[in-house]
Amino acid sequence: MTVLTHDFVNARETDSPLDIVPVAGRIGAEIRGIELSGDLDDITLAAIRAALVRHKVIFFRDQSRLDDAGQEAFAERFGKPVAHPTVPVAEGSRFLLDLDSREGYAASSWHTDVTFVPAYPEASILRAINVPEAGGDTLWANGVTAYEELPDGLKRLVDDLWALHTNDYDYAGAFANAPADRVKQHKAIFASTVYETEHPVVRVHPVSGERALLVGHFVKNFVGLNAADSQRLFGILQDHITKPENTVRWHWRPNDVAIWDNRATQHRAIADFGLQRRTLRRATIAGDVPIAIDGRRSRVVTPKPQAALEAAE
Ligand SMILES: O=C(O)CCC(=O)C(=O)O
Ligand SMILES: [Fe+2]
Repeated sequence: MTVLTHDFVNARETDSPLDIVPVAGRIGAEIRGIELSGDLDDITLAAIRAALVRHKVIFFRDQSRLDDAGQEAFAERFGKPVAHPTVPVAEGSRFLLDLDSREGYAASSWHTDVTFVPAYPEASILRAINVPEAGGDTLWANGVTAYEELPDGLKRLVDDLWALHTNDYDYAGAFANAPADRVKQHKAIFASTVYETEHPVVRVHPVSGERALLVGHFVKNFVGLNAADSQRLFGILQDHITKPENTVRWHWRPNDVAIWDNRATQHRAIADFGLQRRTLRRATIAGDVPIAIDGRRSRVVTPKPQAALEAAE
């Protein structure tokens, strides 16, 4: 049996200046007593960043003073915000992504944000505006504990494995609660430019050095495996990553903010809220190109890099 290397993966910290309360056993912590709309000093910001790397997703309740502009200002303080590569920004905002159930859907399959590009985001900052009284929770899974817990044979298999990620994937599977025409419209926008990128299945975290499984619904196939084998292996890995022990579930209240380390986690919405309104807005923070255990870096496949086009001329 493989044993987790941390005794208490998600234990309460004694060395942080913040009031941090773990939520689930292996991932997720609530940080209390912080106003993200206020002027955060450098020490507090560094402590928030450290808590994020450690707990993988952090939650802040009651951020009622944080409007769109405030969320954008916090994102700029936190890192380098980026707009989504294909989806237009939310009305009235500079780089926020609107997630509104009036559009008829929520992202209800497991994914890591924007992994179809090489330098995909390091973090996402999600703010709840309208949420159903019951339902509409979000789940996150810890890709580090998932890797640590893999049996040795599977670890050896994934240590050297790469996957092709694309935004041209199964949208019907990803938006379980959406009417077919909405899914089609969404795909037309989301995949208006098709991207394909090869990432290592095991990413070495640039801050913690931890190894994290990098899979999720943008994976089309594993490099060197055919579609049938890829699909089965995808299922095996996703089952390990998303088993309940590796996850945390958050029940939103309006004005909650969740920030996740997009280099070490997957997430999904739970589409159980029928026709109730659910509105969230996301700021996304730029990340760097993943590095595999052997030091190789993720590479773009589509659109073809300029150098490859010139060489082919
Ligand atoms: O709606 C949710 O709970 C999750 C949305 C999502 O996938 C995202 O904000 O990246
Ligand atoms: Fe997402």
